[in-house]
Amino acid sequence: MVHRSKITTLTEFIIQRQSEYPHAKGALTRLLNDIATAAKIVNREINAAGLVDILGTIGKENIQGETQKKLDVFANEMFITALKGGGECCAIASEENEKVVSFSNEFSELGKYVVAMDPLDGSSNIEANVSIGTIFSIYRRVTEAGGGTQQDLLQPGVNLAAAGYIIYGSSTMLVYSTGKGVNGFTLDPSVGIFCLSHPDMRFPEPANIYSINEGNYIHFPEGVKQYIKYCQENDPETFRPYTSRYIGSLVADFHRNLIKGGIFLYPGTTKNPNGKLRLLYECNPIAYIAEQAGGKASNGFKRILNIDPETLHQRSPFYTGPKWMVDKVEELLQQNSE
Ligand code: P6P
Repeated sequence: MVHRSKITTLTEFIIQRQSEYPHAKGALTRLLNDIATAAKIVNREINAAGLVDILGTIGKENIQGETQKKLDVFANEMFITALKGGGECCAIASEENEKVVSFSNEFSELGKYVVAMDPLDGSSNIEANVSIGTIFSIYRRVTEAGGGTQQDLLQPGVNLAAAGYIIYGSSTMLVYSTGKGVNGFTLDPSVGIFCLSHPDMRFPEPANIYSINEGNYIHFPEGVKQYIKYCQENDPETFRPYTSRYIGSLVADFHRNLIKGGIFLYPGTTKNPNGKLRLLYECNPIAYIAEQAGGKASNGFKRILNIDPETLHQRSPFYTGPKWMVDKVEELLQQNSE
Protein backbone atom coordinates (compact mmCIF):
# COMPACT_ATOMS: atom_id res chain seq x y z
CA MET A 1 0.00 0.00 0.00
CA VAL A 2 1.63 3.27 -1.06
CA HIS A 3 1.04 5.91 1.55
CA ARG A 4 1.21 9.45 0.18
CA SER A 5 3.16 11.69 2.52
CA LYS A 6 1.14 14.21 4.54
CA ILE A 7 -0.97 16.28 2.17
CA THR A 8 -1.24 19.98 3.01
CA THR A 9 -4.41 21.49 1.65
CA LEU A 10 -4.64 25.13 0.57
CA THR A 11 -6.98 25.89 3.45
CA GLU A 12 -4.62 24.31 6.01
CA PHE A 13 -1.66 26.17 4.47
CA ILE A 14 -3.39 29.57 4.49
CA ILE A 15 -4.44 29.10 8.12
CA GLN A 16 -0.91 27.97 9.08
CA ARG A 17 0.51 31.06 7.38
CA GLN A 18 -2.08 33.31 9.03
CA SER A 19 -0.55 32.43 12.40
CA GLU A 20 2.67 34.14 11.23
CA TYR A 21 0.79 37.46 11.09
CA PRO A 22 0.00 38.29 14.76
CA HIS A 23 -2.63 40.87 13.91
CA ALA A 24 -4.38 38.71 11.30
CA LYS A 25 -8.05 38.14 12.04
CA GLY A 26 -8.65 35.65 9.25
CA ALA A 27 -10.15 38.04 6.69
CA LEU A 28 -7.42 37.48 4.10
CA THR A 29 -7.61 33.75 4.80
CA ARG A 30 -11.33 33.78 4.02
CA LEU A 31 -10.82 35.99 0.95
CA LEU A 32 -8.22 33.63 -0.51
CA ASN A 33 -10.53 30.71 0.11
CA ASP A 34 -13.36 32.57 -1.64
CA ILE A 35 -11.08 32.94 -4.70
CA ALA A 36 -10.17 29.24 -4.57
CA THR A 37 -13.85 28.26 -4.42
CA ALA A 38 -14.72 30.35 -7.47
CA ALA A 39 -11.69 28.94 -9.30
CA LYS A 40 -12.96 25.38 -8.80
CA ILE A 41 -16.31 26.29 -10.36
CA VAL A 42 -14.65 28.08 -13.30
CA ASN A 43 -12.35 25.09 -13.74
CA ARG A 44 -15.34 22.77 -13.97
CA GLU A 45 -16.92 24.91 -16.72
CA ILE A 46 -13.65 25.19 -18.65
CA ASN A 47 -13.22 21.43 -18.60
CA ALA A 48 -16.78 20.97 -19.84
CA ALA A 49 -16.57 23.87 -22.31
CA GLY A 50 -15.81 21.65 -25.26
CA LEU A 51 -18.92 19.60 -24.57
CA VAL A 52 -21.53 22.25 -23.91
CA ASP A 53 -22.39 25.44 -25.66
CA ILE A 54 -20.18 27.69 -23.57
CA LEU A 55 -17.44 28.13 -26.11
CA GLY A 56 -17.62 30.89 -28.63
CA THR A 57 -18.63 34.47 -28.24
CA ILE A 58 -21.62 36.29 -26.84
CA GLY A 59 -21.62 38.79 -29.67
CA LYS A 60 -20.53 41.66 -27.41
CA GLU A 61 -17.23 43.42 -26.71
CA ASN A 62 -15.70 44.26 -23.34
CA ILE A 63 -14.18 47.58 -22.30
CA GLN A 64 -11.05 46.56 -24.14
CA GLY A 65 -12.94 46.29 -27.41
CA GLU A 66 -12.17 42.56 -27.31
CA THR A 67 -14.87 40.10 -28.26
CA GLN A 68 -16.22 38.63 -25.03
CA LYS A 69 -16.26 34.88 -24.79
CA LYS A 70 -19.06 33.14 -22.93
CA LEU A 71 -16.47 31.73 -20.50
CA ASP A 72 -15.02 35.22 -19.93
CA VAL A 73 -18.42 36.44 -18.80
CA PHE A 74 -19.11 33.29 -16.77
CA ALA A 75 -15.76 33.49 -14.98
CA ASN A 76 -16.21 37.19 -14.25
CA GLU A 77 -19.66 36.67 -12.82
CA MET A 78 -18.45 33.68 -10.75
CA PHE A 79 -15.58 35.57 -9.10
CA ILE A 80 -17.72 38.66 -8.46
CA THR A 81 -20.45 36.55 -6.87
CA ALA A 82 -17.98 34.62 -4.70
CA LEU A 83 -16.18 37.77 -3.53
CA LYS A 84 -19.39 39.70 -2.88
CA GLY A 85 -20.88 36.78 -0.96
CA GLY A 86 -17.69 36.19 1.02
CA GLY A 87 -17.96 39.61 2.65
CA GLU A 88 -14.20 40.26 2.87
CA CYS A 89 -14.01 42.38 -0.30
CA CYS A 90 -15.65 45.79 -0.77
CA ALA A 91 -14.85 46.37 -4.46
CA ILE A 92 -13.48 44.72 -7.57
CA ALA A 93 -11.70 45.99 -10.69
CA SER A 94 -12.03 43.51 -13.52
CA GLU A 95 -10.83 43.41 -17.11
CA GLU A 96 -14.45 42.64 -17.99
CA ASN A 97 -15.92 45.74 -16.30
CA GLU A 98 -15.29 49.34 -17.38
CA LYS A 99 -15.80 50.70 -13.88
CA VAL A 100 -15.15 49.50 -10.32
CA VAL A 101 -17.73 46.99 -9.07
CA SER A 102 -18.45 48.38 -5.60
CA PHE A 103 -20.21 46.41 -2.87
CA SER A 104 -22.40 48.32 -0.44
CA ASN A 105 -24.06 46.24 2.24
CA GLU A 106 -26.21 47.96 4.78
CA PHE A 107 -26.50 44.78 6.82
CA SER A 108 -22.89 44.16 7.79
CA GLU A 109 -19.46 45.68 8.01
CA LEU A 110 -17.96 45.81 4.55
CA GLY A 111 -14.78 43.95 3.69
CA LYS A 112 -11.39 45.52 4.30
CA TYR A 113 -9.92 44.37 0.98
CA VAL A 114 -10.32 45.12 -2.73
CA VAL A 115 -9.46 42.82 -5.63
CA ALA A 116 -8.16 43.63 -9.12
CA MET A 117 -8.50 40.67 -11.46
CA ASP A 118 -8.41 39.31 -14.95
CA PRO A 119 -11.02 36.59 -14.52
CA LEU A 120 -10.03 34.60 -17.58
CA ASP A 121 -6.80 35.70 -19.23
CA GLY A 122 -5.89 34.27 -22.61
CA SER A 123 -9.48 33.42 -23.46
CA SER A 124 -8.78 33.80 -27.18
CA ASN A 125 -7.01 30.45 -26.77
CA ILE A 126 -10.06 28.62 -25.38
CA GLU A 127 -11.13 27.11 -28.69
CA ALA A 128 -7.58 25.84 -29.24
CA ASN A 129 -7.61 24.11 -25.85
CA VAL A 130 -4.54 26.08 -24.78
CA SER A 131 -3.97 26.70 -21.05
CA ILE A 132 -5.63 29.88 -19.79
CA GLY A 133 -5.71 31.53 -16.39
CA THR A 134 -7.19 33.80 -13.75
CA ILE A 135 -4.97 36.55 -12.35
CA PHE A 136 -5.79 38.30 -9.06
CA SER A 137 -4.30 40.95 -6.79
CA ILE A 138 -5.51 41.95 -3.33
CA TYR A 139 -5.07 45.35 -1.62
CA ARG A 140 -6.23 46.60 1.75
CA ARG A 141 -8.80 49.36 1.19
CA VAL A 142 -7.56 52.91 1.83
CA THR A 143 -10.98 54.55 2.20
CA GLU A 144 -12.67 54.36 5.57
CA ALA A 145 -16.24 53.25 4.98
CA GLY A 146 -18.94 52.48 2.45
CA GLY A 147 -18.47 50.59 -0.77
CA GLY A 148 -14.95 50.40 -2.16
CA THR A 149 -13.94 53.04 -4.69
CA GLN A 150 -11.48 53.58 -7.53
CA GLN A 151 -9.16 55.18 -4.96
CA ASP A 152 -8.92 51.81 -3.18
CA LEU A 153 -7.86 50.13 -6.42
CA LEU A 154 -5.47 52.67 -7.92
CA GLN A 155 -2.64 51.65 -5.60
CA PRO A 156 0.93 50.79 -6.68
CA GLY A 157 1.89 47.12 -6.58
CA VAL A 158 4.18 47.70 -3.59
CA ASN A 159 0.99 47.99 -1.51
CA LEU A 160 -0.26 44.53 -2.44
CA ALA A 161 -1.39 42.30 0.44
CA ALA A 162 -1.44 39.22 -1.79
CA ALA A 163 -1.48 38.21 -5.46
CA GLY A 164 -1.54 35.10 -7.56
CA TYR A 165 -2.98 33.19 -10.46
CA ILE A 166 -4.88 30.04 -11.32
CA ILE A 167 -3.70 28.15 -14.41
CA TYR A 168 -6.27 25.90 -16.05
CA GLY A 169 -3.99 23.49 -17.88
CA SER A 170 -3.13 19.80 -17.96
CA SER A 171 -3.77 20.17 -14.24
CA THR A 172 -5.29 23.16 -12.49
CA MET A 173 -2.97 25.02 -10.14
CA LEU A 174 -3.34 27.98 -7.82
CA VAL A 175 -0.09 29.89 -7.26
CA TYR A 176 -0.04 32.77 -4.78
CA SER A 177 2.00 34.85 -2.35
CA THR A 178 1.21 37.02 0.65
CA GLY A 179 4.74 38.43 0.72
CA LYS A 180 6.61 35.49 2.23
CA GLY A 181 7.51 33.47 -0.87
CA VAL A 182 5.46 31.72 -3.55
CA ASN A 183 3.61 28.42 -3.15
CA GLY A 184 1.73 26.34 -5.72
CA PHE A 185 -1.29 24.12 -5.12
CA THR A 186 -2.61 21.52 -7.54
CA LEU A 187 -6.33 20.75 -7.66
CA ASP A 188 -7.26 17.16 -6.95
CA PRO A 189 -10.45 17.06 -9.05
CA SER A 190 -11.62 13.81 -7.48
CA VAL A 191 -12.22 15.61 -4.17
CA GLY A 192 -12.13 19.27 -5.26
CA ILE A 193 -9.23 20.18 -2.98
CA PHE A 194 -6.12 22.26 -3.81
CA CYS A 195 -3.08 20.42 -2.40
CA LEU A 196 0.40 21.90 -1.83
CA SER A 197 2.47 20.57 -4.73
CA HIS A 198 5.09 23.29 -5.33
CA PRO A 199 6.37 24.71 -2.02
CA ASP A 200 8.62 27.80 -2.05
CA MET A 201 8.69 28.32 -5.85
CA ARG A 202 11.72 30.21 -7.18
CA PHE A 203 13.11 30.85 -10.64
CA PRO A 204 15.66 28.08 -11.29
CA GLU A 205 19.29 28.75 -12.23
CA PRO A 206 20.37 28.51 -14.98
CA ALA A 207 17.52 29.81 -17.15
CA ASN A 208 17.46 29.75 -20.92
CA ILE A 209 13.96 30.48 -22.19
CA TYR A 210 12.79 33.73 -23.73
CA SER A 211 9.10 34.36 -24.46
CA ILE A 212 8.03 37.12 -26.84
CA ASN A 213 5.72 37.47 -29.85
CA GLU A 214 8.43 37.90 -32.48
CA GLY A 215 5.75 38.61 -35.06
CA ASN A 216 5.87 42.19 -33.77
CA TYR A 217 9.66 42.40 -34.28
CA ILE A 218 9.70 45.33 -36.71
CA HIS A 219 7.65 47.41 -34.24
CA PHE A 220 9.82 46.68 -31.17
CA PRO A 221 12.15 49.26 -29.59
CA GLU A 222 15.78 48.93 -30.72
CA GLY A 223 16.82 47.64 -27.28
CA VAL A 224 14.36 44.74 -27.53
CA LYS A 225 15.54 43.92 -31.06
CA GLN A 226 19.11 43.78 -29.73
CA TYR A 227 18.01 41.59 -26.83
CA ILE A 228 16.36 39.08 -29.17
CA LYS A 229 19.63 38.89 -31.15
CA TYR A 230 21.51 38.49 -27.83
CA CYS A 231 19.26 35.52 -26.96
CA GLN A 232 20.09 33.92 -30.31
CA GLU A 233 23.90 34.29 -30.12
CA ASN A 234 26.00 31.15 -29.63
CA ASP A 235 27.66 31.33 -26.19
CA PRO A 236 27.41 28.04 -24.27
CA GLU A 237 28.94 29.63 -21.15
CA THR A 238 25.84 31.81 -20.79
CA PHE A 239 23.51 29.02 -21.97
CA ARG A 240 22.89 30.76 -25.30
CA PRO A 241 21.27 30.45 -27.75
CA TYR A 242 18.24 30.44 -25.49
CA THR A 243 15.10 28.49 -26.35
CA SER A 244 12.15 30.46 -27.70
CA ARG A 245 8.80 29.48 -26.16
CA TYR A 246 5.60 31.53 -26.56
CA ILE A 247 2.03 30.34 -26.02
CA GLY A 248 0.24 33.70 -26.16
CA SER A 249 -1.39 33.11 -22.78
CA LEU A 250 0.30 35.20 -20.07
CA VAL A 251 -0.38 32.85 -17.16
CA ALA A 252 0.80 29.80 -19.13
CA ASP A 253 3.92 31.54 -20.44
CA PHE A 254 4.83 32.97 -17.05
CA HIS A 255 4.14 29.73 -15.18
CA ARG A 256 6.34 27.72 -17.56
CA ASN A 257 9.12 30.28 -17.20
CA LEU A 258 8.83 30.19 -13.40
CA ILE A 259 9.10 26.40 -13.39
CA LYS A 260 11.76 26.00 -16.11
CA GLY A 261 13.58 29.34 -15.97
CA GLY A 262 13.00 32.10 -18.47
CA ILE A 263 12.04 35.69 -19.25
CA PHE A 264 8.71 36.94 -20.57
CA LEU A 265 8.63 40.11 -22.65
CA TYR A 266 5.65 42.11 -23.84
CA PRO A 267 7.22 45.37 -25.10
CA GLY A 268 5.63 48.59 -26.13
CA THR A 269 5.68 49.08 -29.90
CA THR A 270 5.58 52.04 -32.26
CA LYS A 271 1.87 51.33 -32.64
CA ASN A 272 1.17 50.73 -28.93
CA PRO A 273 3.92 52.40 -26.87
CA ASN A 274 2.48 51.02 -23.61
CA GLY A 275 2.19 47.49 -24.95
CA LYS A 276 -0.90 45.35 -24.44
CA LEU A 277 -0.86 44.06 -20.87
CA ARG A 278 -2.82 45.82 -18.12
CA LEU A 279 -0.87 47.18 -15.17
CA LEU A 280 -3.46 46.65 -12.44
CA TYR A 281 -4.58 43.06 -12.99
CA GLU A 282 -1.94 41.49 -15.23
CA CYS A 283 1.48 43.16 -14.72
CA ASN A 284 1.27 43.95 -10.99
CA PRO A 285 0.16 40.51 -9.72
CA ILE A 286 2.60 38.65 -11.97
CA ALA A 287 5.37 41.10 -10.98
CA TYR A 288 4.58 40.49 -7.30
CA ILE A 289 4.88 36.73 -7.79
CA ALA A 290 8.07 37.15 -9.86
CA GLU A 291 9.77 39.21 -7.13
CA GLN A 292 8.63 36.85 -4.39
CA ALA A 293 10.16 34.00 -6.46
CA GLY A 294 13.54 35.79 -6.55
CA GLY A 295 13.01 37.46 -9.91
CA LYS A 296 12.30 40.94 -11.24
CA ALA A 297 9.62 42.80 -13.20
CA SER A 298 10.12 46.05 -15.06
CA ASN A 299 8.61 48.29 -17.72
CA GLY A 300 12.14 48.56 -19.11
CA PHE A 301 12.98 51.63 -17.06
CA LYS A 302 11.12 51.27 -13.74
CA ARG A 303 10.11 48.55 -11.29
CA ILE A 304 6.53 47.56 -12.18
CA LEU A 305 5.43 47.55 -8.53
CA ASN A 306 6.53 51.18 -8.10
CA ILE A 307 4.29 52.52 -10.89
CA ASP A 308 1.44 54.64 -9.56
CA PRO A 309 -1.68 53.66 -11.54
CA GLU A 310 -3.70 56.54 -12.99
CA THR A 311 -6.55 54.58 -14.61
CA LEU A 312 -8.03 51.12 -14.01
CA HIS A 313 -7.18 49.68 -17.43
CA GLN A 314 -3.89 51.37 -18.21
CA ARG A 315 -1.30 49.29 -20.02
CA SER A 316 2.44 48.89 -19.45
CA PRO A 317 5.37 47.36 -21.28
CA PHE A 318 6.25 44.25 -19.28
CA TYR A 319 9.52 42.34 -18.80
CA THR A 320 9.66 39.70 -16.06
CA GLY A 321 11.80 36.72 -15.08
CA PRO A 322 15.15 36.01 -13.40
CA LYS A 323 16.75 39.28 -12.27
CA TRP A 324 19.87 38.93 -14.46
CA MET A 325 17.72 38.39 -17.58
CA VAL A 326 15.54 41.44 -16.89
CA ASP A 327 18.68 43.48 -16.07
CA LYS A 328 20.02 42.69 -19.59
CA VAL A 329 16.84 43.88 -21.28
CA GLU A 330 16.84 47.09 -19.21
CA GLU A 331 20.53 47.68 -20.06
CA LEU A 332 19.85 47.46 -23.81
CA LEU A 333 16.62 49.49 -23.66
CA GLN A 334 18.28 52.24 -21.64
CA GLN A 335 21.41 52.29 -23.83
CA ASN A 336 19.19 52.81 -26.86
CA SER A 337 16.95 55.43 -25.32
CA GLU A 338 19.69 58.00 -24.62
P1 P6P B 1 -0.29 38.59 -28.45
C1 P6P B 1 -4.03 37.10 -24.06
O1 P6P B 1 -4.92 37.74 -24.97
C2 P6P B 1 -3.08 38.18 -23.54
O2 P6P B 1 -3.78 39.20 -22.92
C3 P6P B 1 -2.06 37.56 -22.60
O3 P6P B 1 -2.57 36.46 -21.92
C4 P6P B 1 -0.94 37.17 -23.55
O4 P6P B 1 0.33 37.18 -22.93
C5 P6P B 1 -1.03 38.25 -24.63
O5 P6P B 1 -2.38 38.71 -24.64
C6 P6P B 1 -0.69 37.70 -26.01
O6 P6P B 1 -0.74 38.80 -26.91
O7 P6P B 1 -0.29 39.99 -29.01
O8 P6P B 1 1.09 38.00 -28.43
O9 P6P B 1 -1.31 37.66 -29.05
